[in-house]
Amino acid sequence: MKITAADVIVTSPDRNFVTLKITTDDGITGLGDGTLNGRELAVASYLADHVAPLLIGRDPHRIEDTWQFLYRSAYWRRGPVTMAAIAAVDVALWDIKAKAAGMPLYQLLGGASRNGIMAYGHASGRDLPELFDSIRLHLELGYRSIRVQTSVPGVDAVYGVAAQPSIDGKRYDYEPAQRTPLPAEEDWDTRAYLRHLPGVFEAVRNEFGPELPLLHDGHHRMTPIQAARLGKDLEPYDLFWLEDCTPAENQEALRLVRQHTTIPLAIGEVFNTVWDYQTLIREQLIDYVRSAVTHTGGITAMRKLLDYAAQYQIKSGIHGPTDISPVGMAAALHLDLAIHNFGIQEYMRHGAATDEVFRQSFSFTNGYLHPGELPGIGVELDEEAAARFPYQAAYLPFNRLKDGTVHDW
Ligand code: GCO
Ligand code: MG
Repeated sequence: MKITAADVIVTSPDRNFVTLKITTDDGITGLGDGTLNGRELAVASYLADHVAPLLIGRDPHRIEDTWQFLYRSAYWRRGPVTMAAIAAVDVALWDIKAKAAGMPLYQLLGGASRNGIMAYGHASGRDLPELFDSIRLHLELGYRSIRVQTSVPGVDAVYGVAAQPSIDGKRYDYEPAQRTPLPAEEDWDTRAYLRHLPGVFEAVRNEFGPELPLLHDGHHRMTPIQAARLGKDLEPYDLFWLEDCTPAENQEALRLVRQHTTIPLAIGEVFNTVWDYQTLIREQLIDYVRSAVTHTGGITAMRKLLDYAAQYQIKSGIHGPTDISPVGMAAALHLDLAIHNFGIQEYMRHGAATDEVFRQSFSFTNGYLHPGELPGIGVELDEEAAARFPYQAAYLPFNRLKDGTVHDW
């Protein structure tokens, strides 16, 4: 078998997505997701201008060889653009291999290790009544684990809180990218946040009881000592995890947090290789690996990363917001089903237009996702529908403190 074409499709049904479609001489095609929120065209160019020409004529079955070739022959290693591009190729090749084998991808990864994949959804509210409504709505939608984000008194706009009713006319989806010519400015006050959040979790526990798994995303905004304090303050409310408590480029920072709190820690949605986790995993400074298949070199690299984590009883918590396309989500689900050290999967539902462009075989029933039984990853791209939604510039917001200093968002 030989690769005859590698086409990059950029489409913006509800938001921008970058998809790679690899075609082979016997007619099998494979899809990979290379979406990098707010920097989509950089990956599209990396793929179309620098990777696609190298793929023509190669044997699509040689996945490990192609991965190593793309990683090493570029000379310039790592980084979100490079690793998203490699991920797109890698997932498309796994899709082709599994279609050629006539099996869903999870079978090639060792078969199912569980019946279904526990997913968590995003509840948010500007105040407690709104937050409680949002949690109830998620429970009605079938979610059995819930991430809780709220506004902070005195802060106008906060990451993770839905600003307006979503596509279904109800308040449950948070979409960070905004179709604006410039990044929107939000504000931040860490002391106000640290004072406010424990009371919110106390109220949620009182209302919904002790069993419901609750998660929270700190979105890189705290210093290590602030994160340590928040972890301690949240311990009575038994969180499933506290995510991205510090900007974890400095892996040693997590040692300090760990010394002060037993709250489970999840990190890594902005990471893109195993090297970003080396200290974190070896010293057992985290409990969950948050990387996306889409941003971390695909199935090949994620499998190695999660197998490494498994040696230390660290589990998966694969990144799955709406800026991971249905292709990237499906790839994650096959991996989730196959690995032993699965923890939880993030799942935000895509909008109707996205579902029209990407036909999916995965299901969400009673809080559990399943990738389905179609050969490959189980997603098909409707290229005519995709063409009806051209790229639209969109940016993530950013934060400033009250005095105007730029802060982590
Ligand atoms: C999450 C993330 C997202 C990111 C988004 C940026 O936990 O799902 O923090 O909400 O902000 O992926 O593009
Ligand atoms: Mg996050």
